[in-house]
This record gives sequence, C-alpha cells and structure tokens, in this order.
Amino acid sequence: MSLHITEVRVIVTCPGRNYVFVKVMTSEPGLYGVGDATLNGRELAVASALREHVAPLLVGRDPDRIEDTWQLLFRGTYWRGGPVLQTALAGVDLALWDIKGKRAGMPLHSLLGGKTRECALAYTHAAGRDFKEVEDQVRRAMERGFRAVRTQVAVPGSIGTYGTGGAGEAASAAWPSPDGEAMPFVEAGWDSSRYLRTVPRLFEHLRNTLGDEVELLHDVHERLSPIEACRLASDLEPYRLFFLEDPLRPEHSDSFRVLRRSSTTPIAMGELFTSKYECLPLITDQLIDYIRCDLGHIGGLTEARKIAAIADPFQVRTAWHGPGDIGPPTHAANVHLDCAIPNFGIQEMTFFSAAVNEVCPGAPTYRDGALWPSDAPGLGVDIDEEAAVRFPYKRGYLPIVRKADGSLHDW
Ligand code: KDG
Ligand code: MG
Repeated sequence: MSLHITEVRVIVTCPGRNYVFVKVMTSEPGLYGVGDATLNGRELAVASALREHVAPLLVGRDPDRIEDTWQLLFRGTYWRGGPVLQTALAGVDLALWDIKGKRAGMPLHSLLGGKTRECALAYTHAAGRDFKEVEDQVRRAMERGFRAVRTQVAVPGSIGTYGTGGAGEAASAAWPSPDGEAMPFVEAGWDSSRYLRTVPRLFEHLRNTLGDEVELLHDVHERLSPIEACRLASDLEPYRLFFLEDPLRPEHSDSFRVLRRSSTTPIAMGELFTSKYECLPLITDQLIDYIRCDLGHIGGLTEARKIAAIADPFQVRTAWHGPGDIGPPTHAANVHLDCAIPNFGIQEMTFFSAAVNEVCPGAPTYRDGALWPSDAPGLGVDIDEEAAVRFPYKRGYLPIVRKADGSLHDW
C-alpha cells in the first residue's frame, strides 16, 4: 500500500500553560508531521474534536493531499468553521505540511515558493502600571534589538487592565491555578472613557522620551464602539503608530468603514477570525492595513497563504497573531510563511519557556529584532511525547471584564 496516514496522536500538555499538539503518523517508518491545535481556554473541546471526529477520517488517507484533506475537513463535514473546528483543522494542516516538507527535504519557506526575505521583522510586548514603567520596558526591548514594540498601560480604576502585568497578565492566557481549580480572572472597573483619555497620553509620553525611530503598536482587544475607535485612532495620529490592533469587535466589518474615514492611523484586525470569508470585505475594500489572523485558528497554512494572496493586490500586509498561547509549530509556520510571501508586514512573537522548548523544540530563533526560519526540512519543530506527559493538562480560563456597575464588557 502506498504512503498513508496510520494514526493521529493528540497530545494535551501544560508546560506552564496548556497546549494541544498533533502528531500525524504515516506508514513510512520515522515519517510523521507535527502540528499545533491549541485554543486558549477551550483546549479539550479541540482535542475531543480531533480524537473523536477528525482522526478517524484521516487514517488511510494520503498525507500528500493537503488541499483535498482541508476541503474534506471544512466543507466535507457540513458543519464548518468556528474556532474549535478551525483550530483542529489547523493542527492537521500544519502536520501535513510538515510531512510534505520532510519528504521533499525542504524547509517550508522553500516549499511555499522560496525566500522573499531572510527574516521576519518581529515585535514584542511592553506594558506597565504607569507611563514610566512602559517606557522602561520599551527601552529594555530595544536593548534586546527590537525595533517594534506593542505597548499597553494600566487604565486608572481598571484592575488588571489587559496586557499590563500582575494578575491581569497571569490570567490573560488561561493560566491554571496550582490546584487546577482556576476560575476566570475578573478585570474589574473597566471604563472606556478613561481608557480613551489614557492611551493617547501614553503615546505622547513614549514619543517624547523615546523619539521617532522605534515603531509602536497598541492592542485595543476589540473593546471599543465604532465612534470610540474613531476618537482613539484620530487622537493617536500625532504619534504615528505602526498599527492600532483590533479596535472593533469582529462581528461588524461595516464599522471599519466609519473608522477608515476618520483617521490615518494604520489599522490591523483579525485574530478572532476563523476563515478567509471574514477577512474579505476588510481586505478588498482596503479598510485595514494589516491582516492578523491566527494561523492556528483559521485552518493553518493552507488558509493563511490564500489570505495573504488575496491581500497582496489590495496592499494589505500580514501581521499573523503570535502570542504565547499558541504553540511553537504555529510560530514556526508563521515565520516560514512570512519569509515566503511578498506582502509580509510584521510578526508578533513570544519567548517560550525552557519547559515549552523541552516539550516542543524548534520554535523560530530570535536575533536582531527579527525571527529567523529554520532550514530543517518541514516546519523544523518536534514533539517530545515523554516530556509532554510530565506536564499534565490543568484547567484554565480566559479572563472576563466587568465595568464599575458589574456589567460585562469585551475582554
Ligand atoms: O488567547 C487570547 C490571546 O491570544 C490574545 O489575548 C492575545 O490579543 C492578543 C495578541 O495580540 O497577542
Ligand atoms: Mg491582539
């Protein structure tokens, strides 16, 4: 019998935070592919979809037929889309690309068309309780070579503002509590007006103290109404952001038209999208400057390379999502694609802990403000299943946000 898939292993592990890894085994001894199917806070839903519904469909199939397998798992199952199924699909997709690269003896950037650049401009995060603390963190990042930094600051009265360290930081990524009985962290006292006053002052401070050279970014995390987003984007114009990220909820792409008309601040959007269809109007009507889907939540490289190709003629560049809550295989896929497409913009990155690197070695290397792709065949990432067993899954939740009156706001 010709080459075929023999088994799909789903590895749920918590080397400091939860990950779902996929290992697609083949009939050729020693030939397997590695993928990442981590969905922060909903890991077991994806693991179950993979084990119960996806894996049985794959055994016996030719791993070389990536597009056909993608279509089978998307359209062929009738119930398509959504973060759980698209994350499961991404895990399989990455593993199949990994197998194809290993068979060809080529790194994925080569298989995807060859290098258009040597490395991918990367950005890291800086955050603090006040402007000075953020400034100091940006300086530290610049000392490490970063030329682009995402900056977040605590909003007065909002306890644990997104991305600003302390309890909020710890909870911002579905960290489990030591006893495994975590409850959602509540970011309390959110006030959009206060946020709208604070953020422009942060950037005024950063430009005054750091100058014009460093690229600055900011993540709104989908918290504003259309008219509030217009206010923020226009107030930030003097500080020349690289981009303002996810200013609006993902449900109403028409709101971006209002935003576009009111400001020249570059806009990035997309980490909550789960397919190219959600990206389409934003790209084809040039309502955004950067598309920043998560390869791990839109069905992997197969979907991402199509999105990049659609975006290219509309002068929309890529900024694939790259937080710590997706695993090294997705980060590796990001950088292979970044280095093979013409319309790459920037790459969000994370430094993985020693424990994550032990379980899943091969994350892209950071040097001089950029990420460098591996030249090993395939993704260049592996999974140590024995190490993974030493870090069992622990339940964790994403935080929730409440306003001063107790009502829920978007996290
Ligand atoms: O799981 C949620 C995180 O991935 C998200 O909060 C990270 O917004 C994020 C970013 O831009 O990295
Ligand atoms: Mg974000």
